[in-house]
Amino acid sequence: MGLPDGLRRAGRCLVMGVVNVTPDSFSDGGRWFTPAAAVAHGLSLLEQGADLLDVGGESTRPGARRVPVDEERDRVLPVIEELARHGAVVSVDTTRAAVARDAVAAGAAVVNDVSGGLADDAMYGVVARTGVAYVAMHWRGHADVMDDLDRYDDVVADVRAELAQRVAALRAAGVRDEQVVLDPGLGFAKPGASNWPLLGRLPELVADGFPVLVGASRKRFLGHLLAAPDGAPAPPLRRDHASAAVSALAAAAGAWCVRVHEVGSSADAVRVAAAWQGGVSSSDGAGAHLTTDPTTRPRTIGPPPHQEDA
Ligand code: PMM
Repeated sequence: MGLPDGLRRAGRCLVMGVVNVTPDSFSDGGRWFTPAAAVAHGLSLLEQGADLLDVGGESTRPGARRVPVDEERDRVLPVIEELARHGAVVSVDTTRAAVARDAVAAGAAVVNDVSGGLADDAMYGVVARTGVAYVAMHWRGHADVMDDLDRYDDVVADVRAELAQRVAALRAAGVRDEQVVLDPGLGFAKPGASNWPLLGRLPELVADGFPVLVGASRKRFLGHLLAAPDGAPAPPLRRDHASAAVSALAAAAGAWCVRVHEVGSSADAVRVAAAWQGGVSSSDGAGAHLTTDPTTRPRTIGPPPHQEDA
């Protein structure tokens, strides 16, 4: 299984629309908290050009407290079920194996784990058994402590090395490379300046050969970049233009997908990037020349131990 075929070979960077079913996410908390509102929001993101929808029931904003597992499950499952019923490709944003397992049963095709498997020992087993695509994000600790973990010698080298450890652990657990997407984890144990080298040197992560997901949308480092003259950071809803600029640049740098709250501008941005690179001849880009196909790039993070399965 792994990535659904349409996502593997889109011919341009994909756009993942965020559906936070939470009362307290930093960027849009509470706006789509009922299942009906969340589903309607997801469907509207699809109309705006989202290729897949990321449904989350636990806020990861800095300092956030954990949500009980049953509450997280109750928030996301009805929304996933309904969006999948409408034909959406759905990703579940969770660090919990039990929620991931039930979400896949409800129709999720991707597990997006901001902890890269470090928060729950059972996660890789669920991913291996279900065969779904898995986003392993760079992570060093939960939201209540992560800002204290922003210590790097060379942030790009350190993040790549820590993601390579995740890849090794995934392979050891029987997860196939074709299932894996990597994510530098912007904003996670990176409250400020550490994010920019990860974007500026994104090609180094892309060169490791796995599809790369970039989640910069509305994050604090963009708020700092766009601060008012008195130093007050731009509020989350004023960060969408910058988020779209990141989408264009990340797409041009070879990102497989961008995760965004405001979908329309990034849907345009990734098409501009693809056209800029000469990869697209139609207004959509589907089926055009493959500029971002991750499956054709050699992986530099060692060979998998079970190559005969490939
Ligand atoms: N960021 C957030 C949540 N989930 N998932 C991935 N893969 N990458 C990210 O950067 C990421 C994520 C936090 O943003 P939100 O609270 O606005 O959803």
